[in-house]
Amino acid sequence: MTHITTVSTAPIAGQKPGTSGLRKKTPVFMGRHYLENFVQAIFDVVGARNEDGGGKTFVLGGDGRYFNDRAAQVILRMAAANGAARVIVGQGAILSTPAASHLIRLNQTDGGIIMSASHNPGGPNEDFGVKFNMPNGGPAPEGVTEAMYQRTTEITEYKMLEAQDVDLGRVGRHQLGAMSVDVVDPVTDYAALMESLFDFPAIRAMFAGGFRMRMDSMCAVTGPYAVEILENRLGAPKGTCVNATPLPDFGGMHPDPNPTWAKALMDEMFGSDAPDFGAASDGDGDRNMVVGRGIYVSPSDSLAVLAANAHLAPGYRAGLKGVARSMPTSAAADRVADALGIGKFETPTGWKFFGNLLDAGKATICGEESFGTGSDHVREKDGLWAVLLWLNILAVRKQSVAEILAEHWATYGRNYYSRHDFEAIEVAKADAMMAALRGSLAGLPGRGIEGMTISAADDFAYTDPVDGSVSLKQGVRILFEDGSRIVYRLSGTGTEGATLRVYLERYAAGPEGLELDAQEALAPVIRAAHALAGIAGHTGRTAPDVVT
Ligand code: VG1
Ligand code: CO
Repeated sequence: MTHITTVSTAPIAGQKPGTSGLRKKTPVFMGRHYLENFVQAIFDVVGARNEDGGGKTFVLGGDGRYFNDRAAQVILRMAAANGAARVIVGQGAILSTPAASHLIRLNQTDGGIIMSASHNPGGPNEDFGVKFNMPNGGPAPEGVTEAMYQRTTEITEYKMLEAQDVDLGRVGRHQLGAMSVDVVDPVTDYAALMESLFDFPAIRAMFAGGFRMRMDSMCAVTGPYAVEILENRLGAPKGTCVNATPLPDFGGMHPDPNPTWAKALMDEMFGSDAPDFGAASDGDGDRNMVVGRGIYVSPSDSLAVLAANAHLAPGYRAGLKGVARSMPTSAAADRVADALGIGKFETPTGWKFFGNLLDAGKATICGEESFGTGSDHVREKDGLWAVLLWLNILAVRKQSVAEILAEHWATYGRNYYSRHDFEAIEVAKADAMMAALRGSLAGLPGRGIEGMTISAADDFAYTDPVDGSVSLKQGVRILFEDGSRIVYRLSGTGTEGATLRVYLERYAAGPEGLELDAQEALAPVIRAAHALAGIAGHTGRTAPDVVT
């Protein structure tokens, strides 16, 4: 007989999910009642049983970071104690975020719990995270995460099944009390989905013809997916995938696929004997960075190129319904949407805002400046999906990445773009800066700075076109008459102090001036950004920590 224990607990303050779930330092998550408190709040809000009393089915997996395996056992025992009927778990408690989203949808489950702090480093003293995804496979919307947060502040007990660990290394059905635990291979269903969307024979022929690629999984979760899809199914030479074994501390790497943290890949792509194509993905596999030989593709440009060329892949042959981008993402994708005569949408930062647009069939492709792109095949951004769509486009167009970008800019003009991050600022100072900036907005329109004139300034608010829900204070925008733009917002995913993100954009119509260095092209916008917000005065910082 198994026994369910009800453990008394005081509510734990500060369990407020951010841009994508609850993220804290690992020791905090491992602290007494901490994980349990949040997981019970999840089950209290979404329910582990149906209205008829039957148990629900959930998906569970994570990016393999430190504590992933033990947290999975706790979550399973709590799911059983709360009355769930079945949990589908990736073998070894591993699932990339997009693969988890797919399994939730494929099996028509009631949602899933993903253990990840995404691109944040992992390890005993680094970061851990937990997020809940809805039955549509997408991150819980604000109303749901807010209810979970409320619940964490009032909880007095949680339920736990007294049982030993489930052997998550063995694929097949296991029993945990009255609940079934189905351990599945984490890659198989996802790889089949990719094969249904892309022209695998064309990509295989490209590799067979000598096309060379480097895929850097940064010792995080995409390693096994990349090896199976790129090397085993598409015939890329062995060794195409590097850092392909997920490690609990990501090998000490910071699994954030950008030019700063994926420096080894950048060096290779800009070196002599560079491969044709390079890509990297993040901790949980939902982000991607794409690099051509000697040319970096900014995520905003990547979204625009993918939107303009998606019809070259079998899964998108019928065309796109619309393109959605987060507000800080450049307007490059809008130009493609206009040219295609399809809908375009501008949402707050975070993938959860795309879900309704995808579900309602208003958008097919979505993207964020933070190295996230995806489509309606799942309800998360999907790193390998973006890599495969690029490969499909390269295989069909038979051009280099540089040629494709040059043609794209010649057609649409170029939105020079960069994001500057100022990390680990004292929270009070960052808040004071944002408050002062917000207070100054009304007086800005008409003001000239750095040879540009401000045309509008506001704090982005979003009304969901599907359910009418409103999200306020999503970032300060300053727009200039020449089409340039500055956006300021504070990160919702950090775990140490505040991170200020400054997003910079300037449009060049061409045909001249399309091949400048982005930082050079943006220099006046960068100076204006510092001056208008008083970044140095408020924070003491004169230069960013990370530039993407
Ligand atoms: C960051 C990015 C945002 C992204 C979020 C989750 O949020 O800016 O675009 O959706 O991370 O990405 P913030 O609040 O720190 O700016 V990750 O790969 O969870 O998956
Ligand atoms: Co991620």
